[in-house]
Amino acid sequence: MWRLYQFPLCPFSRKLRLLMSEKGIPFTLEREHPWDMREGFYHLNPTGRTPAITHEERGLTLADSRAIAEYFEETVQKNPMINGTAANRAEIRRLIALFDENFYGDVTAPLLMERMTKRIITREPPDSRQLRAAMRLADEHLDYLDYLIDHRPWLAGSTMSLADLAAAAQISVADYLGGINWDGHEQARGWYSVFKSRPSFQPLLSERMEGVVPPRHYADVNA
Ligand SMILES: N[C@@H](CCC(=O)N[C@@H](CS)C(=O)NCC(=O)O)C(=O)O
Repeated sequence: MWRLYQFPLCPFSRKLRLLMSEKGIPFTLEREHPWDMREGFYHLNPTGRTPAITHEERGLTLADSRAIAEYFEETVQKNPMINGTAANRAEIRRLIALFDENFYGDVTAPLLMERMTKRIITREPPDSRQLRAAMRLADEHLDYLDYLIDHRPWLAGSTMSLADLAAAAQISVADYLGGINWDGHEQARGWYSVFKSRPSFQPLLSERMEGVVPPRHYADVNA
């Protein structure tokens, strides 16, 4: 059985949880807080970052969400998530990079700093300028998502792919932290509400990070 080292608001761990659920790969969750800098965790992943994953019986330890996702894509046939022609696969990987790097850097990371790290770790008030900047950038990213969904049923093409899971994982954390204003983003809202109803998403929606309360609409599948 796989053990996934993560914490509830880690978007990269969420992406893997969605992927493993969609592919029917059984796993258990191990709570890991990167900010604790636990020595044992550095033996699993020298960067000290979540997620990392182990399989004791197979003697395997893997780290970095993209490396782990590619591993499951190559080893588990069910529900391929990086599929199609070479051009289709390049498009999927482009969008994964967009959400893992740009959306995370512009939106998720600042929201995590202002609304999680400062609240439960350093016990400082959030900086409202940083929050406003993150929310403005979230709005720009949602404009692009609206545009994609205007042209395709799923973000990278005609079928659901890892690009959708990467985007939904980042957006779900930003939404939990109150950083998403859905007004005026009907296409993005429609796409995200399809995700919210999937069985793979239910454990994410029902989980809470201690001390950080999501807005009421967060877990509402009809919102
Ligand atoms: N490229 C990495 C990014 C992982 C990452 O940044 N994880 C965050 C938590 S969501 C972390 O551990 N941050 C602590 C740090 O950077 O020291 C991946 O895809 O797994």
